[in-house]
Amino acid sequence: MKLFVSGNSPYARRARIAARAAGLAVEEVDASPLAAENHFLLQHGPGAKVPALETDAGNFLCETLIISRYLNDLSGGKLLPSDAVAAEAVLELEGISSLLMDTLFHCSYEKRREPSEQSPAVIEKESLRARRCYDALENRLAGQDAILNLGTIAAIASLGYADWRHAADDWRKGREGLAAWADAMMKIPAVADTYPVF
Ligand SMILES: N[C@@H](CCC(=O)N[C@@H](CS)C(=O)NCC(=O)O)C(=O)O
Repeated sequence: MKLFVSGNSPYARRARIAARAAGLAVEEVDASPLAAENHFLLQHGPGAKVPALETDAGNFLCETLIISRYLNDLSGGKLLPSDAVAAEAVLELEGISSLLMDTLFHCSYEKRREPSEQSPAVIEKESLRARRCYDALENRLAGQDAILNLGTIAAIASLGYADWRHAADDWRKGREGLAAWADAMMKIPAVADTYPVF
């Protein structure tokens, strides 16, 4: 299998951590620069985004949630608890963390537009949503063990992206439980090795 990634992509980071946690043989292929005209990923599908996964059967999967679920299934379920109710809690966390990643990504994109093209209303709305997500993660992850599953992978990748692109959010402030959990997660090699470089 080939996993197409780019250096600091928080979405690709989730698939990279998931592949390692699932113990699967996945070759990472650097697809940057993503802005290249006629990008080679367009040969495989319309999106040309990372992550993307070429399966051993030659199918080409896009979208982080789908790739993560596929890797989980292929590993025989290593990234979700076998208990159905516990699995629901992991999916709940994955959903909130995905929401946070989309929110931060959208907000960062907006902030990097020409000042005359930026929408302060969009930035304000997304910033408030991000704050609600940080609080929800503090509620769910403070005091929890540092383990890898679909939910915790999405959470730690979103927080790493916040460190890089939204340092001013200072998400650790007032969320000491979440900060301690994230510090413990950073001791896991798959998490530490994929932290964004900035
Ligand atoms: N909804 C997609 C988002 C992935 C995404 O936006 N990836 C960015 C890199 S962080 C990308 O490939 N951007 C290239 C582009 O916009 O052309 C997912 O969940 O995988």
